[in-house]
Amino acid sequence: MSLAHRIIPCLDTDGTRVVKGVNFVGLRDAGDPRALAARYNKEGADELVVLDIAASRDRRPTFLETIRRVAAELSIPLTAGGGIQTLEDGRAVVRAGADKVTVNTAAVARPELISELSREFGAQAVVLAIDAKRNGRHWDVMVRGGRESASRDVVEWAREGVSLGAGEILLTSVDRDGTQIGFDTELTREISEAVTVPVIASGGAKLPKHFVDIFKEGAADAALAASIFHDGVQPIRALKEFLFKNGVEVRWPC
Ligand code: 0VR
Repeated sequence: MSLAHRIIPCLDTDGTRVVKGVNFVGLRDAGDPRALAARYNKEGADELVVLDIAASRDRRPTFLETIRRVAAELSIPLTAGGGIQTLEDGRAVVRAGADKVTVNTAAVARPELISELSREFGAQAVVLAIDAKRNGRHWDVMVRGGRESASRDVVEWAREGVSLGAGEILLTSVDRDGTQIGFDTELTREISEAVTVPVIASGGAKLPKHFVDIFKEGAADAALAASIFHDGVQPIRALKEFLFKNGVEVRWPC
């Protein structure tokens, strides 16, 4: 028996705007965070992720304000991350209205951060974000916005992160990000089979068939997308109806 598969839009933000690129570069303006959050909430999204991809100390107040504005529009869970380096950073995004905190680069540098957050908020509120780039038959862990290899294998890091208290994995394929050629189902299946916690697939989504593939072949528990939702290419309600009619357990009608 599995939980219903979740459809999760992602707001990648730079300052007060949502941005979107391809393979993590060439960022273009993709809209206002609050307007997009209200639309996705209305359209039947199961959760929302907001990521500060330009994370920097002096821009932190702007990001916290964005979380407050986005959270005010939602009746679904909100995950926030981007530049979270300490337990106090995690407390700040939760105080601003996030239900879950996601960590990436800082957790690779100091894995104990995962345990600190998990002890404070519970494992269900700690999402380990892993950006993966294919390297032959394996995948490397990428950090600092997909720009730097951590010289670590993704499967081993996912297992370590769960053992330290991560309650969910947000697995983004850097190769597929923004390409709209489909999720990396091989990568996602490897991680889904390696850990006992839910895996959110991310990167490359476009067609409803991509979502069927990632749930059936990739064994993902949830799917995150940005480009196709921001560009209005794929209404969420129609996507969930397609999945329901193709035998995928989703929360529908929504
Ligand atoms: P789509 O392929 O457009 O659905 O993108 C899904 C996912 O890859 C993005 O929402 C986002 O997680 C990519 N992440 C980062 C980034 C993009 C640009 C710069 C930095 C980052 O650090 O995660």
